[in-house]
Amino acid sequence: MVQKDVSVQKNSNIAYDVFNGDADGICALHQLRLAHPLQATLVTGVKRDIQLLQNFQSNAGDQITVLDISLDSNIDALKQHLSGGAVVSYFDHHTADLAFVHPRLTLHWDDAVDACTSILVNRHLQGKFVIWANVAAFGDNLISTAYAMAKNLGLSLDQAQQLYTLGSLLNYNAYGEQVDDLTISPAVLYQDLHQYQDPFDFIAHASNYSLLSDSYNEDMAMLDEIRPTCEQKYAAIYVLPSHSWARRISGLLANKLKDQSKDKSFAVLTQKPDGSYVVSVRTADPQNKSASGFCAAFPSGGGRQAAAGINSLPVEELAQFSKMFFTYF
Ligand SMILES: [Mn+2]
Repeated sequence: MVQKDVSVQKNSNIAYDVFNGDADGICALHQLRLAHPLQATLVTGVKRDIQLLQNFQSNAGDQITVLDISLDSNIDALKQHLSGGAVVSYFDHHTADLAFVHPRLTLHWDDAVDACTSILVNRHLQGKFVIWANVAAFGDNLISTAYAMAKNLGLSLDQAQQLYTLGSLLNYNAYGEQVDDLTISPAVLYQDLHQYQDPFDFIAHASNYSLLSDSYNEDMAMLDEIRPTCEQKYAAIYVLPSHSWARRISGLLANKLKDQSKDKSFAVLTQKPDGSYVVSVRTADPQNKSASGFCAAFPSGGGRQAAAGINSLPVEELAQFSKMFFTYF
């Protein structure tokens, strides 16, 4: 009787695979599950959604695998899972200043500039599915590292570039405010990708690959069409429409503007599903007119000198925001 209860208890244990929805998170889990197949509940989200461990509750004996989300951002939930008796295996390359030792926590961590989570998983698996770490390295923008990996694998330049495109498309798919903004939800994309041991097969045969590629090209065409809403000599404001594509490209737009005009500061406002704006600010003069200095005037503002943002700007404050922005910059 007791025996039976124990086995029932055992069978009821759940496995959770918790991963960032970008290229690195997906390719990390893909490698791990090719090596160690396991039916697990998938917990993931858009790229910026990194506090994933708080999204579910676990029980004693549950097995949680965590990939590519910072330990520091998940510290409270991590401790809660561990104290509840879950067993946690954690792979990551983001900040882990709050890391601690625990008998049920295995931490694979390295924040070297040429490391990403998929590379850490590859190390753990001793190179078994290294080509997927290569895809992730391209996706995580470790370009020279990725080309060196491709060379080591004996890939041609054309093959390396195909992996580069795949990594970029997987990564781009994770940009948005919510999963509904994405072309393919990361959990679905992972499940599809997981059918393929060879990335070149995925590129050649998966309809989701064409879907990612078409969607990316459409978004880039939209990006080229965007014009400032208000513009002065040294500053410009871009208010994007409330569309999923706008929420996907806003980060790219900010980077593009920064590269294009070195002497102009700007703000990109993207309307969130709740109606308020998320604001990205880049300054042309970080020393004297810091972006963080400007954003600090708003309750949900913060960031660094060169690049800062406001998490939630109510629509009715837009006029006031514009006035302050052009005065400051
Ligand atoms: Mn990563």
